[in-house]
Amino acid sequence: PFEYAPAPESRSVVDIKPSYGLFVGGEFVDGHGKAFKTVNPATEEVLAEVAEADEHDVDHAVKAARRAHRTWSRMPGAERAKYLYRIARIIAERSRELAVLESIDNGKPIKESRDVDVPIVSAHFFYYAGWADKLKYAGYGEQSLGVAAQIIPWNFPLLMLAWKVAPALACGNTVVLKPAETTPLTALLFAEICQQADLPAGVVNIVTGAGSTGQALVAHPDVDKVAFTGSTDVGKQIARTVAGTDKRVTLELGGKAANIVFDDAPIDQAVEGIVNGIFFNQGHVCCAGSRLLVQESVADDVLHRLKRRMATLRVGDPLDKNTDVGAINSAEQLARIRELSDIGEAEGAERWSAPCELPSHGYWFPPTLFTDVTQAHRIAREEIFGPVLSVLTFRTPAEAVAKANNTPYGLSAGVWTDKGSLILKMANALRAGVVWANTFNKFDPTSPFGGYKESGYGREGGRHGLEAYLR
Ligand code: TXE
Repeated sequence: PFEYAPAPESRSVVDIKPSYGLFVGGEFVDGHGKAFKTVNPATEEVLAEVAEADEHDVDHAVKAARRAHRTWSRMPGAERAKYLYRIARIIAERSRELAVLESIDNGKPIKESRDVDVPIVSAHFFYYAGWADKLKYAGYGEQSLGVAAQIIPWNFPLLMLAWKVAPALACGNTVVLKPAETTPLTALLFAEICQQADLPAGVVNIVTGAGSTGQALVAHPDVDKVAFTGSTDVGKQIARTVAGTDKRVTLELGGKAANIVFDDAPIDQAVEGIVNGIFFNQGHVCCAGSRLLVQESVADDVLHRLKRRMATLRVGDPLDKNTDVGAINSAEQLARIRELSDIGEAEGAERWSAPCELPSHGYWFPPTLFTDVTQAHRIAREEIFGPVLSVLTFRTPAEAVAKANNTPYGLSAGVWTDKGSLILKMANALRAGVVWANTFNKFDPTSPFGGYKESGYGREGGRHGLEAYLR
């Protein structure tokens, strides 16, 4: 094989401080609670100590957001747009720094944070900046909801922040955002960017911490809107907490997407789509194509080519520009992936992992697939959230639809076929918020995203994403 190893992206472009406070009312402040450590998952090195916001801190942040809402919500949309454009431009200017920090704190390959995450983050701010002065013209009410509590996961720390913060601000809301406890650093760098953009104090507040911080934020009586992305269990807990209040809620939860390959599909293109569907971001993707449904007549051919392709994936240093699969985000997530994979084997499925050498430190899992999987197996039903693909077969389109929909989730699906009519039939029959045709994991600020069933409710992105933040 051709060996090419350019220097890894330099860590020196980021300035990681030994400790971080909370971002409240436009300033970094100390928290009242304890601190927690954030770790580089590729090396297990402690990166920084970060304040854990307690109820008092959350209360201060909500109060700061409430105060800021009075002026921010009354500002003409064209004025708010100027701030959003400024933020978008600074993100683009500081994209290298953001991408490197994201890869260090999260473990994702630099080519993904550099070429996918950060460009879409900046595009989101540009897109919603464009809406800020057109809400009335487009027939929307102009009344914002108030203070939005936004709780995000660790798999796309900056992108989830952008999906939530950009539309909220465009519509005149102010926010208190809680990043995930394993990936707080880029949200704190975003706080610096808000300062650099001269965003009025209190429009964006960032409270770091674990589930208890999130719980305090959701329960705060002066919060008007809760936007959550994370596990289905926590999503249900949040829905119970806000029940009986007038808080608006949107939930974007787990998934178990079917990636469906018909016998007339361009096979090599489909294999690339399967690989992208499940190994992009180590499979830490709510819409990951974690169930491959392949038509029986081409199953052997697809699997043969898929294994050959998987064997070429480079697993390792997230800062190496050639890395395809980075580190698993945390020891807990690695344990979860290992446990479900072991259960897959114990239940009778056949496991195959791409041959690759894994680094001795850090959290790693090789690209893996399971064959001989039945619909009853836990690996066919539960979200693994790792680089693990469960392969099932089907004979007819009707059987593919039945198997694809046989899940409590409904976030996304993929269809690979040469027939346009079949794509349309499948798109209508699949109970999923997104159906990709002859592609997978494509995101754009203009397209709404969100789930059916236990994948949650509400839409983010596009003009639909505005509706969640307006009265
Ligand atoms: O999620 P949590 P975890 C799935 C995936 C993964 C599993 C567990 O299957 O293996 O969930 O991951 C905050 N009130 N997804 O434990 O706990 C938490 O601090 C308010 C899919 O990391 O849901 C973090 O900021 N907030 C998912 C955020 O919720 C609470 C992405 C998500 O963490 C809280 C992540 C509480 N009671 C995991 N408890 C996707 N849809 O993309 C925790 N949090």
